[in-house]
Amino acid sequence: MKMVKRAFVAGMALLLGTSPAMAAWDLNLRVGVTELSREIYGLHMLILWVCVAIAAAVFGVMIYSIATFRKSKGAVPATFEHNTKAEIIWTVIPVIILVAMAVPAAKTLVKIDDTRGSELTVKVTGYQWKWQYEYVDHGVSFFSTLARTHDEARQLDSGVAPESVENYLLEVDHPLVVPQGKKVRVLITANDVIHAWWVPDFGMKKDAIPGYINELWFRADETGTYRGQCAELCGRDHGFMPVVVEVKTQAEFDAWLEAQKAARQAASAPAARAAAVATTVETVAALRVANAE
Ligand SMILES: [Cu+2]
Repeated sequence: MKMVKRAFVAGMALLLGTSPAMAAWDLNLRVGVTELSREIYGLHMLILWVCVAIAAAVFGVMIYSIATFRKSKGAVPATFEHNTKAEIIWTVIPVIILVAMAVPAAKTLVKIDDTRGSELTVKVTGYQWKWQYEYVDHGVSFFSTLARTHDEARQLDSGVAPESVENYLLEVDHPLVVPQGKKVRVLITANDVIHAWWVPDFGMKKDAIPGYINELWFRADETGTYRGQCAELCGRDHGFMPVVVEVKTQAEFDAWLEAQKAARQAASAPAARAAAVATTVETVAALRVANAE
């Protein structure tokens, strides 16, 4: 009996993830750092416990019935074939439970789809095998690819051991940067095949489909680095196009955005000058031709 009790306690600890080892395994859904992710986690736990209660009740009655009314104890089977009262009860109770679960779930779903009042819009485009981020109102865009050391570590005989690389395969060269506490609307599409943009800590995942724009939103409450992955099998290097989002304070974000704009301007200045020179040369040549005629 003692052993059964001990096994039960161990089982419950396992289920609830209370032991440090289990907690480190990150078995449960993450609470995350956004209002939506917390709501989704709350729903997940609520439905889990509803399911646990239903399972306990159903299996309890079943095990009790099997044990108590067994043939060896002299149980005699009932002879009735139909019972309207029982049919009504076992139809109405599940309907009530389903409706009770659907109400909070529908509320959260509506909230997830409500992208109104966003303060920053970022367009995300999936490519085989990288992401492009465009800050549509600021003229800033860049590609985000797997960090070089991680790319080397994944190759055989590269001399870089995967265990030596922190956040293996979850690091990029240019992360998406967003401000803390602001509603960020993300427009998601793809340029070749279907990908999916997923950041567990934001509780958000949406398919990136060529020729189609999906959207999601998040408002990160805490600064930090949040990591995710492409969540749609998209080809050979599907496992090598991580998502990294850096949440900075508004001031840090503004400074970062200004630096990006300045870098873009500096990069495009020689090209713009060259284009202007080319246009002038063409115009002069055209005038010469006209004069000669
Ligand atoms: Cu992908």
